[in-house]
Order: sequence, then structure tokens, then C-alpha cells
Amino acid sequence: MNKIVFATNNANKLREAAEILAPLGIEVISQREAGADCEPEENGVTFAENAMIKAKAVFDIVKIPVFADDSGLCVDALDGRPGVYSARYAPKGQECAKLLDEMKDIPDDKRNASFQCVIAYVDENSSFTVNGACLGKIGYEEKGENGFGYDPVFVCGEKTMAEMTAEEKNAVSHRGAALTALYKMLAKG
Ligand code: ITT
Repeated sequence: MNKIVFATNNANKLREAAEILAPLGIEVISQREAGADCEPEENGVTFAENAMIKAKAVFDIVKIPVFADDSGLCVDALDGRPGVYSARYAPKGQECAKLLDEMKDIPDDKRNASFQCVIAYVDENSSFTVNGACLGKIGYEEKGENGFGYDPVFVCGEKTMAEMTAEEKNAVSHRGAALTALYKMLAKG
């Protein structure tokens, strides 16, 4: 099995990537397991810049193939916010409540949003980025116990992402799409 390091400190992202890539024959190990105990400053202004910052910082330490994920929620009615600032929008665990409050006067037809994910890949010979997106709507209350972050308020089809099983979420998610694109790039050689 090919081994690849995921430059993340987010255990939920790590779990999702392992669920998606293991059946494709790729073993995902965390940056910590690979010996890179760092948290690079994400001072880019795009998902792609931040993903590349994280991937390069960890590659410089581990020197084996690395990918990083920069992702977030873009809400149309908020001009794309929280976007690249999704992790810093509110204290962990309070992001859904804050978003629902900001959206309380927004009517149904203006609640469109997307989850965006950019994955940056770096090895000794190459580096590139791939993207994934998932379109949905912001609900009116938190629903579901699965997933993380904004999943309880992100409605995709009939369910929030937190009401989906891991398999259901991975099949439609921004991260699932970006990881599939990564796999295709790696398979091409
Ligand atoms: P790393 O940088 O260590 O990977 P992080 O959580 O700080 O972890 P980001 O900077 O990419 O990652 O911020 C992404 C934030 O966007 C994340 O903390 C969640 O709040 C939100 N997010 C991203 N993907 C999500 C998903 O699948 N479901 C729910 N929220 C998500």
C-alpha cells in the first residue's frame, strides 16, 4: 500500500481521508505520526494558498509525499463568508449557533451555500492542487450528531451532513470530491 502523509491537525478530516483513500490502496498517516508536530500559520487569502502552505511546511520536515486540505463553508448571503476563515469564525463548537444567528432573517431562497475543499499535494518532484465542492443550503436549526464543524446546519439533499453516515457524507462531500481528484492525479503518475 502506498503511504501518504496528511498535513492536518484535524482528526475528523484525517478519518474522512482514510475512509476514502484506504479502499483505493493508499494508507493515510497523520503529520504527527510522521513526526511533524507543527501548525503552520495559514496566512494565505485563498484555500489553495493555505493548503500549499500546510503541505510544504510538513513536506520540509517529513520528506515523503504529503497532502493538505484547506476547506470551509461559503455562504452566498454572506458574500462567501466565512470561507477561508471558517475555522476561526467562532470558538470550536459554537460555529453553527453563530451562523444560524447571522442567518436568522435570511429567507429560504437566499440560503444557498457550498462547502469548498482544496487539496495541495507535494512530493520531491512535483506539487499541485485539486478542488472539490458540495452545494447545499443553510438550515434553520442544528440537526444530526455525526460529522463535525458546520455539518449540523449544512443541508444537502434531504439531510444535513451531520445526519448522514460517514459513507453517505464521503460520497457527496467537497472533501470526497477533492480526494477523488487527488487519487486520479496520482494514478496518472
Ligand atoms: P487543519 O488546518 O489542521 O487541516 P482546520 O480544522 O484548522 O485543520 P481548515 O483551516 O481547513 O482546517 O478549516 C476548515 C474549517 O472549515 C473546519 O475547521 C470546519 O469548521 C470547516 N469545515 C471544513 N470541512 C468541513 C466539513 O466537512 N464539515 C463541516 N465543517 C467543515
